Amino acid sequence: MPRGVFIVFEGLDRSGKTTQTEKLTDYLNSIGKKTILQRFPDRAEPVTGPAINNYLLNAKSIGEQKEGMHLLFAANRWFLAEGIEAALAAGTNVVADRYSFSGVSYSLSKGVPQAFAASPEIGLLRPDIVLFFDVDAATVAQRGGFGDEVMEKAEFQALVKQNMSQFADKDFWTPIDANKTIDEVHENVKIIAEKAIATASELPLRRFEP
Ligand code: NYM
Repeated sequence: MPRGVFIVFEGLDRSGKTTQTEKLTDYLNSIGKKTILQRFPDRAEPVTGPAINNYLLNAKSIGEQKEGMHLLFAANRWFLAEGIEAALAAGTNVVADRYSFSGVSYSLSKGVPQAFAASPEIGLLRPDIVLFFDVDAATVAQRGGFGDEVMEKAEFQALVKQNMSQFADKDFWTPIDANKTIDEVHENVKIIAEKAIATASELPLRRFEP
């Protein structure tokens, strides 16, 4: 049996990832390709979820407890890692709404050093493909709901975008124009995801290295 394929969506807040991860997951299941959706942070994860949710909704400043919060976001991924690996091994595709690339980029934007930001990700599964939702900070700042959570500030999002660009030369990094309509973006996502599923399931899964 071929393994499942691990597809990650990344990008700024309000860039459309959540809508599109849901649409892709529904589509893949509708054509008989078993797929589960995993959001990060997973606020329902019992150990780290409540603390992360409390930070996002109630922190007085973005940088509050930045090192500790960084480790909590990473721990949230580690607590979900076994489940993701088991699903992939059983032939189920995993679509993730954010992953390590948000972990590194958001914390770097708060001033956490690069080595500290990257090291808790070492050993986690590397996705087969990352769909990077490319949109400007000024655009997301105008979208509905922006500003509800502590990190939703236009200047901070611009820094996150800059820090995320460090991944642009990775072979798995695939930009998607997120300025288009929901249906247009979904069509692009479908094409890229189906191609990844056709090719990646034959390749071994890899992990993040130091
Ligand atoms: N975020 C997300 C981080 O700061 N570090 C991480 O490791 C992850 C996965 O959480 N502003 C930030 C990005 C978002 C916030 O995410 C909540 P979402 O997708 O809005 O639930």
